[in-house]
Amino acid sequence: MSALEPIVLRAGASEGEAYAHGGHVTRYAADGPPVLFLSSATKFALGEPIRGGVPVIFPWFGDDPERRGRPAHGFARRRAWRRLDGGHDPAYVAFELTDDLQTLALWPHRFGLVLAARLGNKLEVSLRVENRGAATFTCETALHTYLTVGDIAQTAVAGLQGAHFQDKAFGGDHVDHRPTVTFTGEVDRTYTGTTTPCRVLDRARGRTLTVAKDGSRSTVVWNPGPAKAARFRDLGAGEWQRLVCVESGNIGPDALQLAPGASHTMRVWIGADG
Ligand code: TA6
Repeated sequence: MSALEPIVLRAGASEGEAYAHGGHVTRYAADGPPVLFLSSATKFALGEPIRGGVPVIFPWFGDDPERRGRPAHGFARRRAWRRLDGGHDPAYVAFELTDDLQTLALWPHRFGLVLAARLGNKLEVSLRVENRGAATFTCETALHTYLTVGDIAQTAVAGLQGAHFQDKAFGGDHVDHRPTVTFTGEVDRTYTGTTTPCRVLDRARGRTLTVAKDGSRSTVVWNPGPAKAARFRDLGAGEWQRLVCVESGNIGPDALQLAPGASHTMRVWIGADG
């Protein structure tokens, strides 16, 4: 089976889709409009990330920390993963990625990743990272979840009040004193030291999306706004107005440090209420 062949998931009225490419869950709907956003212009090509769904970010978040020209957000989302489950459960899929000569050239550590997704009344996605080498390593991980909203201008994200964040759009480190994050242009905030669930208030559609998590101390809230969106060739025209990313990870001061043989699992539960 090609890594670029879709794997359909079903559980009652819920539907989903995933690809071995990137270990990537691309679609999820729970008896209503899609919960996950997927760009109409996304690439589906080995070596290229899929724009939307739940990209797997590993072993670094954002630009190459060593500025060596390595891919932004690491290499995991660009590689073909191996399907682990036997396809016997229509509600469940699991993929594995392990080190090889290409990854070792980019990042000199032996590792094992397992991405698992289970459909139910919510979408559960887990990411397990294992250190398979002989030395301790530090890595950043994230499930870069893209959510669909009716209109970003009528959307607010709740759950981060009082948390510290680094503002990548406008600079500086801040404490968020507001009850919600709202969007009047580009928003790119990395919150750290936070384990709380987030609620996305989609007022245009009259529904609330939820992102709960375990094993994650960082949350990123992102919408590119019109100017930055225009630079993304794999994002359909105007689609920036119908997406918000609420990403769960372990970034910066929350990065994972794993001794040889140690592993860490992060889980997120994504759902729609109403
Ligand atoms: O999660 C926010 C972010 O780091 C933004 O700064 C923006 O770069 C976004 O991810 C998308 O990154 P990508 O590499 O998928 O285009």
